[in-house]
Amino acid sequence: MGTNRPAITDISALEIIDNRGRPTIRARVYTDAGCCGRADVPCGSSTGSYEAFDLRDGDARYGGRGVRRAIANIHDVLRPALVGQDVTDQRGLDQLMLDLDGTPNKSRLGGNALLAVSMAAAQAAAASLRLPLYRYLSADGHVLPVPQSCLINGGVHAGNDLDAQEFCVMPVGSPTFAEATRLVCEVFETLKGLLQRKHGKLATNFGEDGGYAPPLRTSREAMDLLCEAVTQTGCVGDVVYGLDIAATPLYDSASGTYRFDGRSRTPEEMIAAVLDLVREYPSIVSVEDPLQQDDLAGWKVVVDSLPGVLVVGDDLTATNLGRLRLAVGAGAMNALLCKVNQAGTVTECMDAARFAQRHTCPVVMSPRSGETEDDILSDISVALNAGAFKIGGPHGSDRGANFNRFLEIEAELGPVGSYAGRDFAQLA
Ligand code: 2PG
Ligand code: MG
Repeated sequence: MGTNRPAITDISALEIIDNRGRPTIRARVYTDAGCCGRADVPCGSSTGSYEAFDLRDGDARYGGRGVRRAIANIHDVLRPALVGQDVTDQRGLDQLMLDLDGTPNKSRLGGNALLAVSMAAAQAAAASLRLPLYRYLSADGHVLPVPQSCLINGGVHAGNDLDAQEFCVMPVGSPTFAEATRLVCEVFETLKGLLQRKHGKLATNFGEDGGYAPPLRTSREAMDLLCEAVTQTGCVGDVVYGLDIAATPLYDSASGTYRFDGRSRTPEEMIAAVLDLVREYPSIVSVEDPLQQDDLAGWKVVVDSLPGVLVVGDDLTATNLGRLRLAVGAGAMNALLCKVNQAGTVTECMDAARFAQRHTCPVVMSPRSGETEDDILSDISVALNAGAFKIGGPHGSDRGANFNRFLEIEAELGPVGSYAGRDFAQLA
C-alpha cells in the first residue's frame, strides 16, 4: 500500500449469544500495529422492513437464528479482501464491503456480517492510533447525551398488555451524565416500590429493554406511574419523558388498523390517540414511531400538530439515507433514531446521523433490544455529538455497558465534555 498506516493482518468471527440467548456475531480485526478491535452485532425485536438484512441460517439450530452463514461470509469473502488494507480508512473499508455484497440491503453477505467487521475495524484503528474510539471517529466529539431511559417496557419487549413499547425518563435538568445516571437509577428504585405496592411483586419483572414489564393495559397507566415515581424521587423539574410507540408491529395491514391502548383504531383514530396522550402529559418531549413506517402523510400530521415535540423516526427511516431523505423531504419527522445495525456499516450510520443534523433533525442514538456487553454505541454517540441516547432501563449489563462507557468518557473528557441537558434537542 505504500503508506505507514496500520494495515489489517487478520479478521476472525465467532458465533456468540446476546442478552436474550440468541446467537449473534463477534468479530475481531487485527492490525500490524499489534492491535485488535472487537465488536458484537446487535439485533432488534421490533424491526422495520427498511433495515439492513440480518442474515440467519434458517436451519434447526437456535430456531433458525444461527449466524454461521454470515460468519462464513466474513471468513471466506470479507477477510481475503480486507487483509492488507489500511485499517484507518473506515470509509474505504466499508465501501469495499458494500461492493463485495453488491445488493441494496446487504442481503448477499448479511448486514450483520458487514457490521461486525466494520465496527471491529473502527475499534482496531482506534487502538492502533492509541486513541479512544470517540476521538478516532471525530476530532470534535464532546457531548454526553441525555440518557433516555426506558423504565417501563411494553409492546414486543414485554409479556404484558401494554401496546406502546417504551416509557422513558429523560433527566435533562441534571448537570452531568453521572448525575443523570444517578437520577435514572433512583427513579428506577422508587418505581420498583410503587409497582410492588400497587401491582404486587410480579410487576417488577423485567422486559427486553432493561425496564419493568408490569401488568398494565394503557399508556396513561404507565405514564401516571412514571410521573408518580419521579415526583416521589423529588426530581419533577429535572425530568421530561420520551415514548416509543413502535407502531409498525401494532399495525395490521390487512384491516388497515392499529391495536393501541386496548382497542382497534383507524389511522385517523391512532393519530388522535397519540396527540391526546402527548397533550395530556406536557412533559412528554419526544414520541418515536407514532405510526407505521409507510404512512408519511400521517407522520406529517403528527409533526405539524405537536410543535416543540420531537417526532422521532425509527422504523420510518431505518438509519438509511434514502429513507431519511424521503422523510425529511415530506416533513414526516423532525428527529432521527440512529441504530448502527439498521445501517449496516459505521460509515453509513454516521452519514445518516450527519445528514439528519444538517437538516436540523437532532439524533437520538439507540441500541437494540438484543445487545451484548459491547459499548461501542456510546463512543459513536459522543463522536456524533448526539443529544440523546435511548439507553434502556438500568437493569442488566447489556444496558449498564453503555451507561458505564459514558461515565468513563465523561471522566476522561473532563472540562472538554459537556452534558446535553436541556439543549438535547438543539444539537443538530
Ligand atoms: C426500538 C428498539 C430499541 P428493537 O424500537 O427503538 O428500543 O427496539 O431493538 O426491538 O427494534
Ligand atoms: Mg423504536
